[in-house]
Amino acid sequence: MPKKRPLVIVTRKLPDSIETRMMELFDTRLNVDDKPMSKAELIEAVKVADVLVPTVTDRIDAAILTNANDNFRLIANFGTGVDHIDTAAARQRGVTVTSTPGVLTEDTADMTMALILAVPRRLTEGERLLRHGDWRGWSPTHMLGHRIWGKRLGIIGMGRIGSAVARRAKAFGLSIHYHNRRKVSADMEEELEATYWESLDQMLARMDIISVNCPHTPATYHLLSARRLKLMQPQTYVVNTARGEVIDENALTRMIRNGEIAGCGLDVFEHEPAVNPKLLELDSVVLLPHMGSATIEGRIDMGEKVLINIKTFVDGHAPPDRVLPDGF
Ligand code: 8YV
Repeated sequence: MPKKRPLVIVTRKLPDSIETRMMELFDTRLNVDDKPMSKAELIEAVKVADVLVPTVTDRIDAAILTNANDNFRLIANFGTGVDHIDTAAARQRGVTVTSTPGVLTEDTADMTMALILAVPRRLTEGERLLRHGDWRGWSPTHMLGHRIWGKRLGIIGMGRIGSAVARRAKAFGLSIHYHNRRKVSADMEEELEATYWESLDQMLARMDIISVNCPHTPATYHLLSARRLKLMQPQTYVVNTARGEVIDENALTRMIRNGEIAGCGLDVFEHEPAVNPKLLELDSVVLLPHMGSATIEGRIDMGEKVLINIKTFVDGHAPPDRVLPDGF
């Protein structure tokens, strides 16, 4: 008798080629309407699925996992960050979690660099002005921003994405500084001419631009707290393409409004998709709807990784992108 194919439930619409392959390989339930699933729908899904393919928009917490059926063994996340999944609760139930690292590094670093350029050079502010028909012609003192070249960039989190940002930034004449749990290799420091700051507080006080590139974990929640934001100088810009929860968004908004921080470029928010309405009133901010890795190529590569993780797992092998819960 042929072996029963595993039931894979995918929570959001994925690229067509990925969905086609998924259906060839597994008994697959897709979400062709792409409507985010409610908590009740996620519970119903884990009651019957063998494998769940969630995204950043699905909160897979312990309450959902307690409803999982005995054959539910794999959460194959479509995305690198897994802060929306209770990985400890999954481990306790013997459920493996995988992610899609590596394939969105360059795209996310490009978007980070785009924000590093866009905010000090007032890119979207200028475009808004022109589109609104408010451009009265060139003037020597119109729309002056700040020079990028020669400034100091402080990167928080020098992993794959942080170092890809550093490579780009170096080419734009920024000097590279970073704070990380540990120093990167001497070779990488030399290549990037990067300066390590063991003390985040001290780095924050001395930078022109800060880029957040660390994951959101219990240890990095509000890492840029009101206290730390106050350490920065009024000419400093903040860019975040990692997770909104790493910054106290209310404090950041308040301080930009008060002129204590120069501006920010945010691709991620603390309560996505909600955005603090006071942020929307500010000119010196560039706000994007979580598009850091949104390229067609990137989404297909992410889907391929999900397929490989599921296939190797159901074939009885260790999936390549297994995530270990914090502390392991
Ligand atoms: C993804 C991301 O688009 O992979 C991540 O961690 O933040 C995004 O770039 C999203 O998470 C997909 O689930």
